[in-house]
Amino acid sequence: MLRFITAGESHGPELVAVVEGAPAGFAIDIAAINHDLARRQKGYGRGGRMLIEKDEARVVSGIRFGRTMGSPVTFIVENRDFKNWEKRMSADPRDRGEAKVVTRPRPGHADLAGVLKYNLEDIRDVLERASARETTARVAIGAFARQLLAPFGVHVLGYVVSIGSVEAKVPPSMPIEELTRVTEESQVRVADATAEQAIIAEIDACKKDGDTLGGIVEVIAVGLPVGLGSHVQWDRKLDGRLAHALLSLQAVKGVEVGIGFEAARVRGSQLHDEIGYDRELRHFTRHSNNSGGTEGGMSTGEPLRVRVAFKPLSTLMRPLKSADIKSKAEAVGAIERSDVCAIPAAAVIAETVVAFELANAFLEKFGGDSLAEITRNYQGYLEQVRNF
Ligand code: EPS
Repeated sequence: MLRFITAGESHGPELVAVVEGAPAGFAIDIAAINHDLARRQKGYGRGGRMLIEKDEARVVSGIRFGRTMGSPVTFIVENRDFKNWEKRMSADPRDRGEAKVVTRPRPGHADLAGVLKYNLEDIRDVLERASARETTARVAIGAFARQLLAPFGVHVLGYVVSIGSVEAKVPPSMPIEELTRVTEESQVRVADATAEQAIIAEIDACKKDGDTLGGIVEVIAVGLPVGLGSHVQWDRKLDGRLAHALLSLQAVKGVEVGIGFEAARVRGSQLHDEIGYDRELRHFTRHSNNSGGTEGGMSTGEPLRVRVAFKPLSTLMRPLKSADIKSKAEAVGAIERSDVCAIPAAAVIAETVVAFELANAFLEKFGGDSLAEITRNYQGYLEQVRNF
């Protein structure tokens, strides 16, 4: 089983990611992890922070000469901005006087529930950890996890399908390699040049108004074998695990698998993906993929499709009404430096989070302590399915 933990505050010295359970013998390309971290930093609509940071994963355990050793893998990403926050984020009580206390909670953020729950006087003690800066650590982990899937031909891609009210079209027949290339070149990670211009205009208008924008991203994974996850127990269902992981991301309010909520509006006969059999290739086929690649909590072998809805960021430059936690007086939410729209980054984050969950389900199915052992198990299973 793969598991991970992250640590670190948004303006603390470093972000830390520890992954446990990775088998030995997998080739790990640190430059590819850093490439995913750089992708997370991009996108039209981000704020000043991304000009300061250059997120890079430093490996401090678990990888030797480019290969996993089976031991816990630890990545550390430096927060370059910490040098501007050293006194305000200091662990030393003597620096207490230096820091201004944040007392005006932002509606929509963890601020208010966090101070009440943890009995804190300074909202900064909550917002620093609640910040989506934490996703830097999760992207490092997911970028690592996708390299555990790479030898088995699994490809995972996240891209943007809408920002605010602007929907981007995706040509239904575009192969994943092409979709990867096109969305990578887009400033807002869409595959629709007309929508891209409309989105950029919308972000500009929103910025002028001191407002923020949410959006929907889609993650696709191809190359999955049938049977990842299981129908036998609630916490082994692949779709349930994906939804849990994705809903745990900052600002996520909804997850759909396949056609999602639309499935509730159509008849069963219009929904379910009819089954065929290809005698030459010796495998079962589907006439459609409305299920999004899962049935009964297991992968069907068809492309996995999940959509994730992110709400607009809660730090508004034209803040909403709030109440001061100290004086209880009427106030407006505190202003922190922030982004207008982080949806292009959210696509990369969702992509890597899905990669982690898939790698975990994959290792569970083909379990072993080394690449060689897992490969044997995987090939033996494919043979079993072919001969079924
Ligand atoms: C960041 C995500 C956002 C940014 C943050 C960096 O976090 P939050 O969820 O708190 O809005 O605002 O940048 C800053 C806090 C800053 O100082 O500009 C990220 O993805 O790295």
